[in-house]
Amino acid sequence: MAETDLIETFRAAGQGQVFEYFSELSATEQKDLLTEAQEIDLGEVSRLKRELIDAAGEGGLDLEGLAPAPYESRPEHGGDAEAWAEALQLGEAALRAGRVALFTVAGGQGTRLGFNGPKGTFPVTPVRSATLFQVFAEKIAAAGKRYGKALPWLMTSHQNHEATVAFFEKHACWGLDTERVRFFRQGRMPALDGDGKIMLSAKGTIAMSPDGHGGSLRALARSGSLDWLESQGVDTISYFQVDNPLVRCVDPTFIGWHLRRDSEMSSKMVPKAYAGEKVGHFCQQDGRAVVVEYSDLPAAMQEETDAAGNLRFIAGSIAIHILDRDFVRRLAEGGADFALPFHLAHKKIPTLDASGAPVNPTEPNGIKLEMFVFALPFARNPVTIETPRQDDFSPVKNAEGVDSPDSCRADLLRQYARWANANGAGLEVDASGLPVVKFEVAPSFGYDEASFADQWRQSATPISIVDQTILA
Ligand code: UD2
Repeated sequence: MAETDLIETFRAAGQGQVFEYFSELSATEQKDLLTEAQEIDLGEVSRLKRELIDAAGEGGLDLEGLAPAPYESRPEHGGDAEAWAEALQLGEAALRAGRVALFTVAGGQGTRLGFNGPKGTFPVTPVRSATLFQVFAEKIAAAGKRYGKALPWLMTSHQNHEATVAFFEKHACWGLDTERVRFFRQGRMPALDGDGKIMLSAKGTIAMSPDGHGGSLRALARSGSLDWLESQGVDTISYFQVDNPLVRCVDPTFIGWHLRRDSEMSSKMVPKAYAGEKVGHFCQQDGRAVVVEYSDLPAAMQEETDAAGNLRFIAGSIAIHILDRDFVRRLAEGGADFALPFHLAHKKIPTLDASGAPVNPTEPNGIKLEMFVFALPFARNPVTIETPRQDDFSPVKNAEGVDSPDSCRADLLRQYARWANANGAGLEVDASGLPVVKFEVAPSFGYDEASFADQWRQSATPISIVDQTILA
């Protein structure tokens, strides 16, 4: 679109303020602003203004008929052992057939951790200080070896795109076939003020931020990544977050449950550790599966208990899913009844005052719009399975305390110790399962309980674990 046409379109849409300082900008700044403006879908912005701002959509979620969702319990908790065994077989067959790819969402801003740089470059393991990206790469390589088929790996990023790609190049993708690792940028959304006007963060810059992990699903399609997967015979996508190094990102049983139910989107749940734990809740409403985020479910409901004293909304979403490729394609195409909703969050957004001077607000002054990956209501046969938290979930979110690098390292150590002791290592552990010696199991030695046990058994000499041992 010609420059004047674009500016005119913004004016006609009541968004002319975006170009208020255009004449003061240098030629390069003007070009950059126009490029940014082109990213914006004005129709979408005005629809969201109508639906979320004018309709005072903040009234929150409709809680009518909201009930806890059913899930498949693990066999040790009364689940159907035969079905779980069958799922394992099915998942392993899919992995051997090369039907599965991995997808990491790494496009967030990681502000809570206070780490400068792509979150995946954060050193996380207790002895090698391997980064999050390295841990995933090694798990993917090891699983590819186990099943005789390399697994494609997709990753979304945004602000940190160049730094992410450069990091992978520097480490030669930790031995993965570079042709099978694909990065793409997710979309962005402009921040809006209380009147639905697009905000500027500087005279020549729109206040833009990533459009949420839900946005990464449409970016999968827009970037050509779904076609790329199809060309490789992949129809099943294992989705996980960059902040969780414990994740069993290649989990044949989970894949198998998804396939066995002919599901379009499957999920893992953990029983919530406490009422206020910051995870989504698997629920049902009007016969459909939904996830209700911790910030949306009233505290009183989060605290409700059943007759046995257990939390009623016990099923916590840890953001681990299996997605059907063609389901993602349909979601990306959208349509009135088939589009992920946007969520609105009031935030402090650095901007300009009426005179054009920079303002750093101390109170929320604008709205950020994000899509969540909560696509379950649109999916055929959604299935949710229980997973042991200790083998799937310990995210690094905060600089200290809960879900911090320290708590995650301790969980990694507990996991290594459990695997080793299950094979007779005889390590001394404390009451929480934390081993007395600090050691590390590289995914090349074992990336889950089964691969670890196989490798341990195959060792020609007895393995002894002392402080700083690295099993690789
Ligand atoms: C997410 C889940 C929550 C729970 C928790 C577990 C949602 C809305 N919340 O909460 O229910 O499962 O994780 O850890 O799903 N990201 C992008 N692009 C974006 C925004 C985020 O790729 O535009 C990535 C981000 O890099 C990270 C992940 O999404 O890997 C989670 O984002 P978050 O840390 O904002 O989500 P959180 O912890 O509030």
